[in-house]
Amino acid sequence: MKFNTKGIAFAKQRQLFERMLKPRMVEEKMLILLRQGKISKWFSGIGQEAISVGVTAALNDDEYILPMHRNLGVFTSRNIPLHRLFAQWQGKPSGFTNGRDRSFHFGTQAYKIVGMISHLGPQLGVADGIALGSLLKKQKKVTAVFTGEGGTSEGDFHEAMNIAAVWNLPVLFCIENNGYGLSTPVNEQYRCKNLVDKGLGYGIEAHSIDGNNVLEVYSKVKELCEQMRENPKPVLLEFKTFRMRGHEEASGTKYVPQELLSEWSKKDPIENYQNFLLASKSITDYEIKVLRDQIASEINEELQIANEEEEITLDKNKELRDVYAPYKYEEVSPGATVQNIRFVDAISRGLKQSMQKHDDLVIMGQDIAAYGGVFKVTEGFVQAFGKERVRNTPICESAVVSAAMGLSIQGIKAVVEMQFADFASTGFNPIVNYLAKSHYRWGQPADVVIRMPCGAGVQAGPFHSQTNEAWFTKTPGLKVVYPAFPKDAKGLLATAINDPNPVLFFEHKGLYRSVYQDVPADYYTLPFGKATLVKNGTDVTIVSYGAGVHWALETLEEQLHVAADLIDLRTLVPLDLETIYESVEKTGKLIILQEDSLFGGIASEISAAVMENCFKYLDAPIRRVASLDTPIPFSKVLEDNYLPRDRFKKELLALIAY
Ligand SMILES: Cc1ncc(C[n+]2csc(CCOP(=O)(O)OP(=O)(O)O)c2C)c(N)n1
Repeated sequence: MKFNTKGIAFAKQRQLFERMLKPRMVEEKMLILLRQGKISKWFSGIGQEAISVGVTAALNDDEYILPMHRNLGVFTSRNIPLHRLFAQWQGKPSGFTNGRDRSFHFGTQAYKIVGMISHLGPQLGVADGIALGSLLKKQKKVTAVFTGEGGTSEGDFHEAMNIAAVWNLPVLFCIENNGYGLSTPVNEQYRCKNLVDKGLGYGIEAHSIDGNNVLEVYSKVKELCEQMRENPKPVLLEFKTFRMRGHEEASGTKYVPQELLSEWSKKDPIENYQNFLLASKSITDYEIKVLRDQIASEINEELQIANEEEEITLDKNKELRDVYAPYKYEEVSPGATVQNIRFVDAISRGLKQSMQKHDDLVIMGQDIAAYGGVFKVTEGFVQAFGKERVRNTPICESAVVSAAMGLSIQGIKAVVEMQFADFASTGFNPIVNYLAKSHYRWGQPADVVIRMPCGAGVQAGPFHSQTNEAWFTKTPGLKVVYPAFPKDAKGLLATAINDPNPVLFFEHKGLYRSVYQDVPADYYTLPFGKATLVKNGTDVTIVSYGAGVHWALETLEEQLHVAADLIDLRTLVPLDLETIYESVEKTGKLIILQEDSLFGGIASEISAAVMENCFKYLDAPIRRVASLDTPIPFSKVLEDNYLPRDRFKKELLALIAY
């Protein structure tokens, strides 16, 4: 191994050695604790320290790094006190997640580190968002993100690289190619010769680096970062290295040929560098011994602090409270001037006013810029707010949602338009795993609104008609809004954008151009978790939302002589159960109308809650009316049969007659 010290000060050469030694010694200690049964799981980065340490040293301390499970050297190089890392691994209070997540699954704004979630991939798109945030704030900063070579097979890798390329984002994509992804060798993971070759396909500058040579890592990354800060661009780096231990300690290395282990053990990044420093008289044996003793005592002392720390005490209220970032709703009352406009106009005007109110709010989506979006909600926005804030994205939902998370980490609000709510399926992972769990895990709000044009009745078939709110209502950490009227849509969208939590905002396409209402012209907000009583009656309670509210209204207009309380939920999470309970107490009968297929929908949830809490007031079994449990068919006759629109009247009359 050749070490080239050109341009690297003597002190830096020494520091890089110290910085590699520390994570190595921490790991050696962890392996002992693991054998003693004192920690549960360990992913070893032994043999890969030069990458974490070299990259971190090349970045400035105020630049974000998104490390993975073998990057202890990133955490130690940023000088996180060891006792806090130990506490994190033991699930103790002075860790970073209040005992809610384990190992390296945490972020810390104080150290500008955004740790992984278990799912491989989304961190790459998050890095895009962070880098975009830096650009928008006119900061000359690089963002570095890590992945293993196995993780490069995830779609997120390709999406994130592509976005970074198209948007010229200063992201350093660091692939640690350590030969194996769990037990899978590289020849079963990808077919190209070197992963660095993939850069070409995305139009990204790419370099292969000896990942066991800390000087090479440091000097190359430093040089690149200097260029990237001045001239923003993504760079792909493939660090060649090897995983010297099992995927995690319990899984062993039986499947790794012994020759490979022997070959790579000769390339140990610390031993070789130490020999070089000794040979070049940059360090002495005695100094190494002193250094080792210092680190060993630091580890022992810090471990003692963590060991002595009390366990987490359970605070049941806090557990529930911390799922969401605190938000105090601010009421902005509607002014007197109204305009009779369509549902789609209300959304568009509401979004525009929020863009004016929050001057850093960014909106992203496919074809939303000059084209104005497929439903024309953002028509004219580019002229008003510019391309920086109204961003056409490549066709990649996952990395765009992740990028919105990255903007949030930078304190920037984002609205993502799904072209159709159905396509949220390809952005599902970051929504339910990253955005939804971020605040609970490490206190980082995901200040993102995802607009979801949804719904059937327009003969759009199985993939352009779904109303998929139930995919999200069951995931703690998300809020779900589903207005039925233009006035509500506008006010609730304003609140969704003000609220720092992730909000899925459903907009029924069938209502876009068919429903008109007098809507206040100026900016105003409406509260979440407050249903409205659209009609007042004593015979029965009808609960619905979205298009269902209109179907119920049409049914009631048919001179059925039914006096119903018609409740429009407006938001599904939070859900206003109180209004439903009050009404059921009055009417004694409840029917819930939901456009989505019946099984596992919000109607079932409401039905169960009313049974549990209002049983004594019920004079009849609760009825749920919903679409069939089939995909949504295309032809009119089939779609009409699928939807609950016609069945609703029959069920309502049966309930009244009960
Ligand atoms: C989306 C997803 N699929 C599967 C896994 C399970 N898993 C965790 S680590 C891992 C191997 C990762 O290999 P690589 O990216 O090369 O990183 P390395 O562990 O070698 O550092 C797998 C399959 C996961 N965490 N996330």
